[in-house]
Amino acid sequence: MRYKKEMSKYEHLEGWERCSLGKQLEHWASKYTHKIALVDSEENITYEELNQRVEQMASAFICKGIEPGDRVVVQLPNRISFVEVLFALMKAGAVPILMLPAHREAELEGIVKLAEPTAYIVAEQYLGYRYVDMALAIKEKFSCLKNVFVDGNGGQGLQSLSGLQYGNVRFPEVDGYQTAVLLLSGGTTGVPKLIPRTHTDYMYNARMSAKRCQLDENSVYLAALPVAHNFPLCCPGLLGTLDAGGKVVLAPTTSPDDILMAITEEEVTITALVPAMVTVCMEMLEYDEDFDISSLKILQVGGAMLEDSLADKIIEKWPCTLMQVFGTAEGLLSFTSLDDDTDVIARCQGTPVSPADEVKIVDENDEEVQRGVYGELLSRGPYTIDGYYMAEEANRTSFTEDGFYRTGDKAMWTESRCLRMGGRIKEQINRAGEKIMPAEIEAYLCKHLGIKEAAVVGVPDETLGNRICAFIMTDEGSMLDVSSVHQFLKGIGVASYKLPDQVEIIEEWPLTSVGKIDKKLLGQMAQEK
Ligand code: OOB
Repeated sequence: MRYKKEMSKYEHLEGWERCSLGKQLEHWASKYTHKIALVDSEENITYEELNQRVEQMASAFICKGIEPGDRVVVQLPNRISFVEVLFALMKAGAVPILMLPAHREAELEGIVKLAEPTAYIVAEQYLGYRYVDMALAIKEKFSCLKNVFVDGNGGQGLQSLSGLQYGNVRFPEVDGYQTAVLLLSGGTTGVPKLIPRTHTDYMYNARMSAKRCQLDENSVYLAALPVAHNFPLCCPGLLGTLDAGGKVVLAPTTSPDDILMAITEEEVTITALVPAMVTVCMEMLEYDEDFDISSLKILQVGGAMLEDSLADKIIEKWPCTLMQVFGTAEGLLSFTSLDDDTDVIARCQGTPVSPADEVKIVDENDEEVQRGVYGELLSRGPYTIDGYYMAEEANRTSFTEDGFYRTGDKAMWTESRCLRMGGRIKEQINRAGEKIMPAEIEAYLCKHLGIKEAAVVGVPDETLGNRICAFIMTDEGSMLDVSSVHQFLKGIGVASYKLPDQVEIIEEWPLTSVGKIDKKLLGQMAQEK
């Protein structure tokens, strides 16, 4: 029998509440009534207005036949309608599946096959892509999809969200221990994995994150990443900020000018970025003096390895405290603290956000390793899932017998008992029997003054098994090739088996839907060269 998480075990925890997120919104509306809750590029709305709109939309969904337990695919960009739809579905007892705007037919079909949703809620178009065409095609193909609701102009027989009729209905009782949302797993390859988060554990996730960030009613959070992702949604993100009575600003795109403009205009106090986005924002700040980011108190950076050199640059150049964030949509979150020493903030990803998090770092035999030694990071606890949605097989390999989630990440405990991440275990390159961690080589490469960023991947190779390919983003005017890179690495004392076999200069990183460097694509590019 597989381990099953016992929710009652966590009832003593501060911030743990058996309550639905729909009910939480009602509480916030009565507590923070006329305060501004949300800002997007079109309008501002108060807590009370948000709650009213959610009630109307939820009643309209119920009138349209959406029932408790129904899964509903949601694919909307960062705008107020996303928040309304999210809460309205939860209030109707339905379970939103949060897709990112960047997803296309392949991801959508996989999810529809797996979860058999009864409805799909989508933007008419965004950044030049017409989602309605994709919606029409998918509705034709899958009979489980009874409704498609469009944010914008429906047309062609699809219903517009704004045209929905609402009526007088009774809202279902929703237990806090039921699934609130299904998040998409970050490591999705082919078959999608859906992550079931309950109302209670997700609120707890937001509250523990908000506590670490010391959020309060004066906090202004900018959702710069796509808000369907766990990081800007709940770590503390949208949910943590609303719970604290703050204001959430939704950036319309992830472009640096939209982000920096929103920080300037709304006097944002906290935002969350992935490392690649920090770099482009910093470049823009260097030559454009119209932006004023002095209101920022916290810059959360996470989602991918943050090079020591970039961490140092952020600490030097940004007018706020850097908070390193290691996070997973499956649960576990580990953040640095605002009062940590600078050398701690610069070199690790802090400590788990809940006192009840159980974290282990183990070797290949699942034996715990010593402090200072890398192993695989495993986690179990109040807000970490005990299994993916309908995925018997994946659950056998992704969890230990006793219910620990295998993150697939390398980590170690530092001297100060913080977590330091060391890259993906699967990323490990086996070059003629020698094991190489890309993260290590990337850090060496970033020490070169002419290299701004680097990403190292393993590429299948006839003779070596895998060869090492380094993609580097260089400073203007610096000319680098395989031999000069070798010379540099040898010069700083890097073992010769770690020297890249292939070096490619790159001007722009291919990014995944949430803005992480797409290493899979880099691998393919390296092979085609
Ligand atoms: C966040 O969540 P996911 O589910 O998109 O991706 C999780 C994976 C981790 O397993 C790890 O491989 C990587 O992203 N990751 C990091 C990292 N933070 C996440 N790797 C190195 N250093 C870090 N600081 O990415 C996510 C969820 C909530 C908050 C923040 C990020």
